[in-house]
Amino acid sequence: MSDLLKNKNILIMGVRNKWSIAWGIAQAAKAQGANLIFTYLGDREKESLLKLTSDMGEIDAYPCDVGSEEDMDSLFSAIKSKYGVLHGLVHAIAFAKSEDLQDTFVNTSKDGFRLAMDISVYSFIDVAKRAQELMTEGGSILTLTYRGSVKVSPGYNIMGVAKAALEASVRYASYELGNKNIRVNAISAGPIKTMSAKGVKNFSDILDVVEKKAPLKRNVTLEDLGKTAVYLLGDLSSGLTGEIIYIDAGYNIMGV
Ligand code: 1JT
Repeated sequence: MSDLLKNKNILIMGVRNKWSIAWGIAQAAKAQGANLIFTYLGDREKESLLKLTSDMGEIDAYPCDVGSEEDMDSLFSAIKSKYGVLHGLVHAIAFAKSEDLQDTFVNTSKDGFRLAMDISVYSFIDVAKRAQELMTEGGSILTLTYRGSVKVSPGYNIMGVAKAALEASVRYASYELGNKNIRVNAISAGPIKTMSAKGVKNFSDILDVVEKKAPLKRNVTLEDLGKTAVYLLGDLSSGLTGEIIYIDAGYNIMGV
């Protein structure tokens, strides 16, 4: 263990189970001495989170459905009264209806569009607004995206559109929060087997292609993402904001 995030209060949203990218980030941040605050979505996730963190000593967890104004209000007022100051925020939340990730893109329903944008994009804007009020010593806000935002990944569909909006939101938020020394960045992760990816047919084919074509000849791991998150959350990245960093074993640089 080292101390890159010592005495930093970091809110981690989006741990669902041990495969979650948010969990990979949490472990790496903890190993650098961070004080972690978690949110969970439902009772099943709460149990899973408590199990995962059972050997972490003191951890703090709050229920939060990002679509609920009430949950968000009580989460941030709890953090304010318990910690006073927030230094980091990890937003690792996205959602789309499974039919919208299977059907053709042009068949995306208005409902499905709204839901995906609401949970995957607006939630980021909303938490950034709330977190910055507590980031009185400066801070770092981090979200997760995927290359389907800028290139067509057949089937990624509405999530690609949502991630494009999320990446633009990172740039606008970083512009506005810069004068408070709050930096805002995103990690664009290579494909990784999480619960979200489970519903994607032929996901293992995608993993095979990356392993074959990526410069590093492998897929990325939660450890790869965790290490980059430590860099982004901490002072090592003090001059970096508004950026989308690809952690994908180099896959995105390749042409045919
Ligand atoms: C969501 C899902 C967001 C899956 C996601 C995601 N970001 C990356 N993935 C994995 C993925 C999914 C597809 C894909 C490539 C990678 C599912 C639930 C909603 C949020 O297609 C090529 C479809």
